[in-house]
Amino acid sequence: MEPTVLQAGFDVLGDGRPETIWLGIGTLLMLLGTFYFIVRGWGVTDREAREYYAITILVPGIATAAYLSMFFGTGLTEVEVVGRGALDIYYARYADWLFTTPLLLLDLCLLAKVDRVTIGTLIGVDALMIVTGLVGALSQTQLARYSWWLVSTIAFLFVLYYLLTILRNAAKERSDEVRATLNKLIVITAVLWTAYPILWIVGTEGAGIVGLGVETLAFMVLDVSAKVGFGFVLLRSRAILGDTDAPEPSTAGSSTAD
Ligand code: RET
Repeated sequence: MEPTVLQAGFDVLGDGRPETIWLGIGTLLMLLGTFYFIVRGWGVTDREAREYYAITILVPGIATAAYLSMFFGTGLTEVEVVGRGALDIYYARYADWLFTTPLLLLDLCLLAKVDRVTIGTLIGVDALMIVTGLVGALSQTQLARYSWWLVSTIAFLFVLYYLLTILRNAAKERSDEVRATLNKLIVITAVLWTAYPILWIVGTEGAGIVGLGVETLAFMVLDVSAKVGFGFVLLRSRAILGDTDAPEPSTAGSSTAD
């Protein structure tokens, strides 16, 4: 296959899939991110910081497995679409996102200190967004595919609304440090996540304007930024440390500090 701009890639495994180069690079970057966060978190004893580390390490860890399965072609299926023939669909992405997007949102919810109902609603709507996106990707007519995209995008708008209003307002009670970090992470999340539905609709799942090579590359860059880049900003911040103005533990020995 002649590599053109819209079919960017390199068939590393020699099985006729030029996008494997991007899936291979994605696997390595996710693995590096996972180990980097593990090493950074090794000696951390602060209880709150350990929560953020646990969540933030799991995110690229899960993505490493998903990317490896796509690299080897396990996380790939073919869908017959009326008028378009057989489409290659990497469904392992959705398995990755179903677990990692709630974890990323959980990081934001912990920073904002919102209540359980808010956390549950946000994560529920987020899961709905991913599952309806998957149904769209597996649908056999363009009308069905576009309809599911719309349903998923409406769920996404709810997620955005929650982040930009409810989480931001809840954070008003928190320290300057936490608020600054949360605001930065919400902006990063809102911008990067917005690119996903756009890429899906112009890519092979939607209108097919962008080929599978470019689409795979773009999703890889987005995934690495939204997971590893996000984790980098979060874990570097002092905002993840337990409240300095929290009341002193009343009984000696109940402290979790070293
Ligand atoms: C889909 C389907 C089409 C409509 C919408 C989508 C949204 C996907 C998003 C994914 C975010 C993934 C992240 C992954 C890794 O860190 C499912 C593409 C709205 C927002 C952040």
